[in-house]
Amino acid sequence: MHRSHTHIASAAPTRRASWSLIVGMVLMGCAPSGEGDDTSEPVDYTWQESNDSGNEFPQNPEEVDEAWEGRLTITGESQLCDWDEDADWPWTGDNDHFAITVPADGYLEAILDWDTSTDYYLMIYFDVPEGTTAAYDHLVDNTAETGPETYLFEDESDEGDEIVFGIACDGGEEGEYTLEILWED
Ligand SMILES: [Ca+2]
Ligand SMILES: [Ca+2]
Ligand SMILES: [Ca+2]
Repeated sequence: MHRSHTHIASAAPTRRASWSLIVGMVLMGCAPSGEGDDTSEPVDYTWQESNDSGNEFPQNPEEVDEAWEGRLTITGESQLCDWDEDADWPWTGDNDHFAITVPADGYLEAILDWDTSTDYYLMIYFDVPEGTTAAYDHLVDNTAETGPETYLFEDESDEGDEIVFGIACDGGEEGEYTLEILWED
């Protein structure tokens, strides 16, 4: 865990008890926020899309390599999404893929949501196919312009499993979306 003490380095406690109190407060400040004394309380984490042009395929996802448990929120942006109705091509738009690691044995729910008039869909890969195919394990596409697209995993996921989520669109304006991954045991 990353801890920074620099902001108290110049403090000059006059008594040892004060110093212990300050250090204790700093350590508490770095701990996950939440109620109760349960040391295994959820660790929420937010991941911002950082490699838009490099995450187009499930074979090259952004690796969300941060510790989380409870709720992982991925925020990303999509480009103008459009089909030429008279042809299968050209299509303009954005594909985003993110690889997450299951924090512990438990059940996942994925919620893709957005505020724009964009028809998104969500793809889930337990095993990423080789080559350039995009054969997903699940396609979540139950709504059009209004979100969210949600998917509740039927089977328990195992700690350490890597799951790739793909976000794509059938049409609509550019904008921001959030993909929340909820975990519970
Ligand atoms: Ca992208
Ligand atoms: Ca993007
Ligand atoms: Ca949709």
